Amino acid sequence: MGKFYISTPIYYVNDNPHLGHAYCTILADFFARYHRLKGDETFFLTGTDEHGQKVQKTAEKEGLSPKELADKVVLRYKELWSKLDISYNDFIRTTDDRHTKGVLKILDKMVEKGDIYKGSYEGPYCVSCESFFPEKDIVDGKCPDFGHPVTVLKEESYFFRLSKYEKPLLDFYSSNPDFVLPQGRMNEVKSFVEGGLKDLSITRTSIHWGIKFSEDEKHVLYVWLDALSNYITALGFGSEKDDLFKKFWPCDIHLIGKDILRFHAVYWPAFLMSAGLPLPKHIFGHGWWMKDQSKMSKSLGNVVDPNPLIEEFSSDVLRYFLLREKPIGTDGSFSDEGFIDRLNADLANDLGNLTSRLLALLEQQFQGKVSEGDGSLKETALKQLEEYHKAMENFAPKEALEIVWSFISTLNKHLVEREPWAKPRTKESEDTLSEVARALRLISLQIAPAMPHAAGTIVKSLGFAPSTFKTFSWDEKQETRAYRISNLFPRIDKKEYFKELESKKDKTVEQGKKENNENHEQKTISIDYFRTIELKAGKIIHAERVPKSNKLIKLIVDFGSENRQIVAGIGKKYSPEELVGKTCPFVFNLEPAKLMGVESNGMILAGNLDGEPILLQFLEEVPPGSKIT
Ligand code: ME8
Repeated sequence: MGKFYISTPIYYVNDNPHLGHAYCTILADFFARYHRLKGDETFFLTGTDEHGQKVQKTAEKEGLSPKELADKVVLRYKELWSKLDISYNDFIRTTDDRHTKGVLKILDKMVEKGDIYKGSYEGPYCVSCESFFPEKDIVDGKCPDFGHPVTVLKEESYFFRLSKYEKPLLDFYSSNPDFVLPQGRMNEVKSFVEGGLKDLSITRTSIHWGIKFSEDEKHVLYVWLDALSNYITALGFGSEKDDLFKKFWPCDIHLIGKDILRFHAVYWPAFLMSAGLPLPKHIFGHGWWMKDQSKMSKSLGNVVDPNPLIEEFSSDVLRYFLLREKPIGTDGSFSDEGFIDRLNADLANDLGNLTSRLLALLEQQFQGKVSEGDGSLKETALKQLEEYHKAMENFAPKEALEIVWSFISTLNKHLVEREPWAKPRTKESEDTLSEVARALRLISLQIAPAMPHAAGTIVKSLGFAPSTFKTFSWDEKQETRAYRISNLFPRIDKKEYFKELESKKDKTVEQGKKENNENHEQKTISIDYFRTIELKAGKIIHAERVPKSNKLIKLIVDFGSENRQIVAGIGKKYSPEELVGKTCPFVFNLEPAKLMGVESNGMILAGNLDGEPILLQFLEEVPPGSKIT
């Protein structure tokens, strides 16, 4: 029996959770459950990253304080984790007192080491990524990672001597070649460090929402130093009650998305070296879920909400799909069709059929009795179990589940070959069915980290005592009594499902049209016709009155790929000053026109109140140029 500590990233609270966040948390839960089943003392940490400019800005937009926003979004995370049966041991919030205390303690140690000094920083800074980028990486004023606009920031700042750790980090990577996983990512990290490390600015005076640097309180800590420390502050580092820290640190695996590898594999180990603390054993950078060829992310507006999928198909099904569908290290594309296909093939057909067929035969022929069996499947079962353990130790969920499914298919074949239905109530039939039942008990154990509900139901229906649900071994002693259960994973008729989905959509459109007709007696237009009108979000970056007009305002609008001049008749209601910085919807493909001699290349959309135009705003931040559909 060993110890196992696994963490997820702590998620930003400026967004509601989406399928990508669910994926990483399900992965971590999968490994945590596996280690608990193996008998390891396990600690599984998740939580939320609540400080920094990104959260502060979103809160301002929503008219909330940053803490109010955090409290609201944290609830959404916790609700989703509960629906997904996430068995975390602790949920850390960076606004927790225990976290602040721990972070300041780490910083004290870095100061003691002489690694912190005061200077000033100037450089391109991306607010969305909360990160400075080297000048050479900025293309057209946009950050290299996501193409967000960057601004040049100059301010007094405290620095961390990251450059001092260039050599120690490279030495560490050489002696721990599997520190970063999958292996290919280790090379990315190495080359980044070999390219040279500059000292890191770790405080800001321009940001107020964060942990204050105790040595100079007008400085707020860099959000990544604050955030990364969660992995030890949650264990009580820096407090009197630090037994968990003593027991579980260093962490076995920080599971993260590949987007934040540099922070975890370069900065975090350097901070820890400076603070004189041991380094984590592995950093695993998993691949992304994509939608429409892009990484699923709120700012691109292509996120999949896991909630309807859980409600329609259950948490077990969604968990299984995400773990099984793509290799952990690479990217995969989410589609409803792929989801239904996987459910039907693996769950309804392979596992579901095996279970229901077996339980039915046991009941029909032996009143459910599962006897000792003849041991004919034991060797195959134990062999695949060994392979499964290897895959699990290598952090390879897809491969581990493939091994189990290959065994399921062996069992289905075994039944077909032995035809127990053709030899009712014979010793041969009894042996065959009992043997398959014992194999299925083992399978349940192996799938329990992915599908805890289904696994528990199968073991119970086979009549095995809950106590046997803890040992990864071939249980041959117990005689049990199985009973039939209803279909575990009903097959989804794909055609029907998509027809229903379409008809739901059509109904909404029809309803909308009907209401439109009834209310306004207007002609309807087809969706294809509507699609000819290009609507886009644009950010107003400049506004001034058109001379001699009290109504017209000339706007310069950022659409991501270009800035456009658009004239709007909103000057009676709005002043130019209050328009700058607002993101509004525009008609993008309107033919150019001149209004009082000023060219206009598009039109702002507005509502109407007593004859005055009222501008429209988005509920969440959308990037300039994003399509409105
Ligand atoms: O980066 N596919 O938080 P975050 C797969 N607060 N996984 C995805 C994904 C996608 N499309 N999108 C997000 C932060 N993720 C920081 C972390 S840790 C000290 C601080 C997952 O809310 C993935 O695991 O942006 C990624 O690393 C994480 O969500 C980022 O969450």
